Amino acid sequence: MKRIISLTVVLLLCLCLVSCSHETETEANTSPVVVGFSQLGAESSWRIANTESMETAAKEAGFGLMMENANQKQEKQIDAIRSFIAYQVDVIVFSPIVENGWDNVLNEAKSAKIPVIIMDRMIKTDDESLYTAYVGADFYAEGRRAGEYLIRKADAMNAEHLNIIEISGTIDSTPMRDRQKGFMETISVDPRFTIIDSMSGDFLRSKGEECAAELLEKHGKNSIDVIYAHNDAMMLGTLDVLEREGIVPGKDIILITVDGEKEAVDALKAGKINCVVQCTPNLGESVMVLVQKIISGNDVPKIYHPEESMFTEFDDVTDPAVEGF
Ligand code: GZL
Repeated sequence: MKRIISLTVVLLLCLCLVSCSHETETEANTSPVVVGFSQLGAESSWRIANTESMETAAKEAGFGLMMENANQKQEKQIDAIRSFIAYQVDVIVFSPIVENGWDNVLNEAKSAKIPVIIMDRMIKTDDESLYTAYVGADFYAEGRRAGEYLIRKADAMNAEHLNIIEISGTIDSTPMRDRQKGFMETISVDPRFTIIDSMSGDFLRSKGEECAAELLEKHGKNSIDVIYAHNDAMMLGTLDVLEREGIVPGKDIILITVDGEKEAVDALKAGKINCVVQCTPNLGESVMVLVQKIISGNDVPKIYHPEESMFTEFDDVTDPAVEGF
């Protein structure tokens, strides 16, 4: 009789242990995924839209989002990544303000076995194992599109020669480097074009305005035929200067910009800007799909570029598809 009782007790204990471990396992499977996100700042409408895209996508995916805004400081991004490691988030996502200086902190994430997705801008590294995937634009292609528009415009104007001013983005950032490279390599084979000056406006509207004022003062409005700005914020600052100086934007000076925010596309529709190269800020959904695949143990592509195009004065700007974000 005693033997039956002890056997029953053992069986009950085993059942209890299995159900407890099962609850622990179940709890583990139902605790929300947490994404640590280091955003570089809030310097432009593009950046604000990008942040909104990440917040919306995380919410729709049912993921927790720990977001830190670095206010344009790389050291704050590095601190944020370290805090995500300490918190043991499931995945780290960040938009690196500049390309260099990330290996140490990404090696810490690798040691902690936390996957890293790089979003928007890219890093320079010899060790590609430091990140699982990159989601962001092909900035070189964006630069090429800007150059291809200018060649078409020069043909349409029968222009003999055009002087170009460049207002570039944040020095040593991927969009600045590749938008410059793509544009230069496209127009440099054509003797009609000379880039007479370039200044960095750091992707900021206020600095773009300062650059435009300084370059107009330095070269005189009759020496400038084209202004190529690496983002809409700086181009909108430039518009303010041109109009203050009595220069007719889009006519007296050809204006080429990148991003595609609503205010810039509206200026294109008004004939004040000649070309708006698109750079979508809406990367959140693509990032969260990758997060889900990574935590599920699936392979993911190393590089993902969203589809992008451009709007120019040669388009039917009344087409509803010609719209800014
Ligand atoms: C491009 C992004 C750039 C935008 C700017 O993907 O990194 O940063 O073009 C923003 O508007 O400041």
